[in-house]
Amino acid sequence: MSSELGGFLRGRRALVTGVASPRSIAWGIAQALHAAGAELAFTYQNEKLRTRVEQLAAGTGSELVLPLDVTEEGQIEALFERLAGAWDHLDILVHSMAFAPREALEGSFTAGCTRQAWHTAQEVSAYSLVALARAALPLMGEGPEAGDRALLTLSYLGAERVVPNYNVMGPAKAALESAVRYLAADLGPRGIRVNAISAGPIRTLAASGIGGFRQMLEHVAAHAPLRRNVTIEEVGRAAAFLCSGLASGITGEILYVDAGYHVMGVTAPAAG
Ligand code: NAD
Ligand code: 0WE
Repeated sequence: MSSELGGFLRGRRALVTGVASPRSIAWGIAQALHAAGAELAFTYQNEKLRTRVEQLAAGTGSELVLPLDVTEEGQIEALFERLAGAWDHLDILVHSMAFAPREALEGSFTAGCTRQAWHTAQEVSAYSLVALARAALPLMGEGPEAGDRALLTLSYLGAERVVPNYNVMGPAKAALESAVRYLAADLGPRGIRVNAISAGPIRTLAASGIGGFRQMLEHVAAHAPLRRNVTIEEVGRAAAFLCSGLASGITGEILYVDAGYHVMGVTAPAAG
């Protein structure tokens, strides 16, 4: 793996949020960053996940594993204070989290999109990117070797098109993608690039218990140009690219890693 990717992130320091299991997209990204030579730090959402993230981190040679629940007042600032104790700068920040109350991810959009569901989805899934970017600035926007730093987040097609049951998460991902563009414009002059990967559906914890998810995976595999679903390894490699000097001219971009599904207009079989 290491030889396949070469050492194009050797010596780069990356903070990866959103690892909850070995199926997490953030874990696919962490493995690809590690394979390309990056040095990693991780965050975990709560004590229940701590040991698991510590074990996964150890597999990448990382012992920097810090708590982060973005809804807890002060935790974002505390995270970067602790990180600054270990690292004098940060090259890469991966934002890989989303949450909406489960009841809002089924049935009628109009009925389920309550004020509380909206606020929660927006806070965890969109605002947290901006809050993390702001708190990371002292470590990312200044200091040694400043220049070509990268922020990366994860989005989904439901930001732009209607996906049944994605509901309140659609406007949250739309806000996230817009924030990518505003952050790119604001932080570009400091050498920080800001991009998103819009991934195709992948069976992770965040997908478990979503009604009809298996059928959606089958639908994508049947109709995507590549006739299959994507893997966390594929998202990981695209993430490593976007966070590296290979992508030094790319910012404000939403890159689809979805086996091409998003280009389809009509998914009915060809006539004739
Ligand atoms: P996952 O369950 O493995 O990861 C979601 C992460 O969000 C978890 O690590 C969880 O701890 C974290 N999180 C939730 N609330 C949080 C909070 N308050 N503070 C800090 N962290 C919090 O699932 P995943 O599919 O890997 O999701 C990662 C990202 O990928 C999300 O942004 C998701 O929208 C996006 N995405 C997923 C898919 C898919 O089909 N799985 C497709 C496209 C995009
Ligand atoms: O962004 C997501 C899922 C995010 C998510 C998942 C959960 C499940 C557990 C946010 N909040 C919660 N809340 C919970 O209680 N994805 C891109 C994966 C996903 O979720 C869907 C999808 C896809 C794809 C929901 C409906 C339809 C499609």
